[in-house]
Amino acid sequence: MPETEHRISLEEYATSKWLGNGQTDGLADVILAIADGSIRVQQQVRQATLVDALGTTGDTNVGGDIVQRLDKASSDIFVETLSQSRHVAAIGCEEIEMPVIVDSNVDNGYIVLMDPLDGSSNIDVAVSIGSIFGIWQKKPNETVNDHSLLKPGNEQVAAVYVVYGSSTVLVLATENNVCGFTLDSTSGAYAMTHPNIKIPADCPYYSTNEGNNKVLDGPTQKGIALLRNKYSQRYVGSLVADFHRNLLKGGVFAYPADQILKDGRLRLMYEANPLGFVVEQAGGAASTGYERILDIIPEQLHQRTPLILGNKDVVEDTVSVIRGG
Ligand code: AFP
Repeated sequence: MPETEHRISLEEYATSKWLGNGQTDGLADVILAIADGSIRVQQQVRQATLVDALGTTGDTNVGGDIVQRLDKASSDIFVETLSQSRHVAAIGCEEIEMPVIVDSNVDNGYIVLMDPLDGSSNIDVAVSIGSIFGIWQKKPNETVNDHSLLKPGNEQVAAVYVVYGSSTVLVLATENNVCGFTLDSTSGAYAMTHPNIKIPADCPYYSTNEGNNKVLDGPTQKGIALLRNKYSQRYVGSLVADFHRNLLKGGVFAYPADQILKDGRLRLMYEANPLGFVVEQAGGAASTGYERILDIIPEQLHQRTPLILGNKDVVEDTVSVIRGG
């Protein structure tokens, strides 16, 4: 049997890239804390039906969404692993109304914004779900407070998402570099399987909830019609799963604002900014339809935004139609 080539592990990759070079020492710790948390979350997701961990907590989060028990469990797990990472100053989370200040004066600290379990409406039907993280660096001499979490997406130093699907895949983006690691169920560790991800030039797919078309304004309906007329539709209803397919195979995801969701449905700080950062490092683009997602100056931790992201040329074409071009 041929000797399988050694696949670099996420730990080897992160420590070789960031440990011991002063400025970004702590980044390795933060990314490995996310990885550890995701391994525990994927175990809970895969066991949920067997141990009766499905269903709701009966609470609603700050966005008015019904909180699933696994949403809460995932939030608790990531807050725990990130707080233990020695380099996290603060955490912002979809399931927690206020920022979690961990250590406001930590040296070499990072601020993490997260959607601990995205696509929770798909949890109990075994459809792919995921977790999304945006990572900003705390400025030297900065004492972190609630306002420190409202930094624009273009100041992110890294972004991570994890897909809990047919396999568990963690995708890590830093400046001009996006790579994917698959959880090896034998070793229990992430191994690199997708080095240097670039969104393909070809764009076979578009992903949008066509059920909302009736409540879109005219220009936006024209933008979606452009996608519908040129590409095949694929829509899972979990942003992280739709985004992952489109990143690897080419495609554009669109969740515009409409007459009901006037600011769109998705959250700027822990959905649009992290995935906008990933897609831009992979050669794509992310827009509201009117401006670059990463240039938005945030006002609230849980603010929503319209989102169109994927292949750069197709996003630009769609945006120009929406703007009446
Ligand atoms: P939940 O995490 O609350 O299920 O929301 C999922 C989501 O934010 C995103 O993952 C999907 O792309 C989008 O909402 C699905 O929204 P629709 O159900 O309106 O299509």
